[in-house]
Amino acid sequence: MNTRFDSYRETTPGRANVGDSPDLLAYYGRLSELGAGALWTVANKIEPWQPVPHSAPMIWRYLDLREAVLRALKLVSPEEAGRRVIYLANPNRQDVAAAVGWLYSGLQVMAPGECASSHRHSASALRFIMEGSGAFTNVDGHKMTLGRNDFVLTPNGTWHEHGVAENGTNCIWQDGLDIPLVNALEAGFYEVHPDLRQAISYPIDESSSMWGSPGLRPAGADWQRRYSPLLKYEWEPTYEALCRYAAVYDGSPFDAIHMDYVNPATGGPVMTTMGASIQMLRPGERTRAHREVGNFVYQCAKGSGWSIINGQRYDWSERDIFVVPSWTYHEHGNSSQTEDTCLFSFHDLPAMRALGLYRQEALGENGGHQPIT
Ligand code: GTQ
Repeated sequence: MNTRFDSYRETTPGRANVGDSPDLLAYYGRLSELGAGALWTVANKIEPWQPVPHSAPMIWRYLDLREAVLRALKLVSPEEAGRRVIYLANPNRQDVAAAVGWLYSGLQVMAPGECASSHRHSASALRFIMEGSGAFTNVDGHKMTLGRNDFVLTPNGTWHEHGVAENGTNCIWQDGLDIPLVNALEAGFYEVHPDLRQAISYPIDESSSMWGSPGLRPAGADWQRRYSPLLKYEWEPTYEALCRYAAVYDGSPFDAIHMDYVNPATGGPVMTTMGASIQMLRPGERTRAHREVGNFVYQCAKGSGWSIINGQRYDWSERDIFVVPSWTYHEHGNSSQTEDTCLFSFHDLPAMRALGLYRQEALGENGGHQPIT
């Protein structure tokens, strides 16, 4: 079975298997002149048997990245750079600035008193706060204070600006955007706010106060937009939710104690293209391998562990970031026998599901494959 594009001929009945001949080569030349081609010369390449990820599994260690990210503080200002971000480059996807699949990720750093100009774009964005105090973001006039491990949305089409309060410390957060996807779809617009800054139109952290109480929603509230009205998911209640769930549930064999960040108005994903999840592995816990149609960017939010991705082991600890490309087997383990570990992830599953493309498959006990959905 051909899973790479290096040979276009296959002997399986039903697949293209046409040898070259002088007549055929001349014919292909003529088709090319006409702006056309023979499907059988490319069919096996453009219709692989299964997803063929071009992104490599990768890990970026925070110990290495952090120092490089902090150096940018002295080298460029947010005014010069627009945003002071170091992006994560997957070697085969440099041309589209993807960390994995069609997802972009970067580490943004800001010093106390700095603020990046307000802008909006067709790409959806999310942030996961890595370190520092005093960070804030303003999304369409909803200003939010941001702390360690908080998860925040800047949905497509919303004006947003980020900064750090005068009395804060240097802050670093991970950005996740669907820029490569939006560009692949040739659908991207970008605007700078006419005043470079936007007004604060609501009480600070108002979206959390309105929409952030579990199991409750404001009576009669009308929410028609296609993204979550809750824009910030704070770490403390998130971790508490994992602990409560872990107390009553054995955990998924593939993802342990696994919860999705959701739109409280719908129960669905937080944005149309990208979703985010948090999972906990209890002391000594390890999961079974499975693979999914979808691309994942993980950040270790707490503790330490390892993942086996496509047969290779990657050890990670707090703040390390790693990626799992589509249809790639992966399993996770907690390396501690006493502490839990938590993995934040964002992914393109909402896009995959909306398009009817999602699948998952477990790695079978005997090396075979067991479909599980
Ligand atoms: O703040 O919206 O890392 O537009 C890259 C592009 C962040 C943002 C990035 C962006 C943003």
